[in-house]
Amino acid sequence: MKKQKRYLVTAALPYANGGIHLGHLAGAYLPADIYVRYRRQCGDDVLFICGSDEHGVPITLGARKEGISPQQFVDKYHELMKRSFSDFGIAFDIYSRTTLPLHHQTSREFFLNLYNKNIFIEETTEQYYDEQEHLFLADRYIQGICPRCGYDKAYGDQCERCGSSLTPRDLLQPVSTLSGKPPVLRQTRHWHLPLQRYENWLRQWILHDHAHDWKANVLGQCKSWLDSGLQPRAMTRDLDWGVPVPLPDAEGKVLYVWFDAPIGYISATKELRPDDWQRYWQDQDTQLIHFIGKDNIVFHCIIFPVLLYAHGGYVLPAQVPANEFLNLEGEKLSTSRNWAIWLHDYLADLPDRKDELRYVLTALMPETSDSDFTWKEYQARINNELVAVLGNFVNRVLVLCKKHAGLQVPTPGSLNPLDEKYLNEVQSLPSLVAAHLERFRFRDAQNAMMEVARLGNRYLAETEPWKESDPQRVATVLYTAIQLVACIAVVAEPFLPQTAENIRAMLRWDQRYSLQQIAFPLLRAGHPLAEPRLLFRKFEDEEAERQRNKLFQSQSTLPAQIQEPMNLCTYEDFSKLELRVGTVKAASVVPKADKLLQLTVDLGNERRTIVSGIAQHFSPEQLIGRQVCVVVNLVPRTIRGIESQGMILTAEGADGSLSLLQPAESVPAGAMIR
Ligand code: B3M
Ligand code: ZN
Repeated sequence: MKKQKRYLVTAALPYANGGIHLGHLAGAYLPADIYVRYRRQCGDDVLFICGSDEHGVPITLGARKEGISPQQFVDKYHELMKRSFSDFGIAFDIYSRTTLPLHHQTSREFFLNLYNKNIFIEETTEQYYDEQEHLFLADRYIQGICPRCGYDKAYGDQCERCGSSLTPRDLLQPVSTLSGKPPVLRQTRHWHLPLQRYENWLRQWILHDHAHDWKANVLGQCKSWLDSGLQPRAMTRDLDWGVPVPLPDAEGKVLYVWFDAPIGYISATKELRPDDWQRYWQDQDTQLIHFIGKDNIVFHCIIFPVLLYAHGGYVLPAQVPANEFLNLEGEKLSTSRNWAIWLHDYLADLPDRKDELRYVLTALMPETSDSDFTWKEYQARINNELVAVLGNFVNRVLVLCKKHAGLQVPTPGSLNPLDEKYLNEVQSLPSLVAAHLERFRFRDAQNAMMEVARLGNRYLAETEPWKESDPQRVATVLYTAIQLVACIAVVAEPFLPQTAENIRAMLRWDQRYSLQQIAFPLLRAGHPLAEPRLLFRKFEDEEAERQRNKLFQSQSTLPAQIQEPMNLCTYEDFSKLELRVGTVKAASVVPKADKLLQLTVDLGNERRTIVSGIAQHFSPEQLIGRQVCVVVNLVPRTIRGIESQGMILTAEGADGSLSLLQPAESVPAGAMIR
């Protein structure tokens, strides 16, 4: 018997401050789930670990905004995410959370182990403190002028205009984004991980040992981190939410969220397997695999491995198959603008289309570069592939079997060379699927799975059993074809688990195989069958249109289930908007879009292109020369291929007609609106 292999598969612990959206799924959870299902089919020993990441500054701020405690806040989002995952059928062995005592204890012990080995550098430095909000500011919460390019909204860790990585002290005229006030410098003491001391080890381990088995995008990011020079990183923070630093005189300090979160993988394994968790973490035969999105690469490939290595005794990740990002209808996902499709919304609207979503997201998986989800694409993939290829093949075979053999597998005559040829071709596909999965190529793997159905359709087209007059030949063809249906039930399981079960139910078949074991015949003559049922339904134009409209309309509002009764806008929120008067210099209709006008607006020192949905209320001629009110600091959006760099304000009349807002007297173009 072959030795059972051991795998510990983790998927990034999502922050408990929102829901799960399609970007998360395509980035980490779906590939992890497919991989785990594949491993289980192989008969390997695999644990699939996940949970909520419940610490960190954004959680405390989110709680404050909702007027509840951080614990209440994470309780709410933990439940929401946990339910979404389980409703969708992600097959975690455990979905834990980092506020559990076991996790706190595990993190404390880990920290103390490193502390006692003198790994950390203890250092007192000056850091920005917000005197109004009474807290030290995380880098992201400080904005100021970029010293390199002069951009005035650079963050304390990075300038999003020129891409320079910064520290808060680099910013000119820093401001706290929480209070809007300039922060002050205060002394504070922290424990730093001297990453630079591990550079040689990291180079050897990543760029040499894994040069040929890690994904190019992952290696590329690691190399650029290593080449730009590793710096010590503070592993503690001044905050009252998190795992308290387990040292005397460390009051008010907690472990950095990126210190404790990956340890969450260990704590969750302990919770699941209290008696033998060490086998998974400390036995060198374990393959540790982290599924994550690209923004988490440095933490999983550099910082956490250094922590594990410095601690000693732990396995290191064998693979970190990080994905790039999934965009939505041509634009980056943004949770703050609610430019996202939330899994809990999807499941509420389309509860019986889980495999359809898995299929489309796998087909579009951002494995090597960013990709784009659109409802049109979703519709096309369902109708042209799941319905027309997979569903159609399975249904035709079962209906024909019912007609010719009365709900059982027909008894064949001898197979002819054509039958043999198809069986042979199909026979090679399961191991091709497996080979792709072994290399984390999910798109190719799913495509190879679909090839079984494509070959099946071609086989039927060539043999045309519905025209065949010799009953013996019909029986042989259907016998051959139903072997392919059974093959699909096995090969589809990692990708489309519900569909695989539905096929099995029609085949009345529960024999389990791994992809490597499939050998024909899978079903014997006379094996009983159940009534044929359709596997997939078309996704109609109206449904696609409804989902698209819903997405565009829900932009910038909270997802329905977590909406608060009334959202007060603070003065700071309001003052973030930059409103100015502009003069329309040019206007034209956007081709093939009956609601849109493209405007050129003069703002005094610059001209902006703005796409506005007002074409049904104004003709281009009516607008030229008019003064309008413009939101000028909106994130640009590409609409119908045109980048729109702002928004025109209008007021809506009772009948839905629109009226332009305009200053009562003419003012210079660019005048500020306050
Ligand atoms: N919570 C970031 C994220 O959700 C972080 C992942 C932790 S994995 C240990 O993208
Ligand atoms: Zn800059």
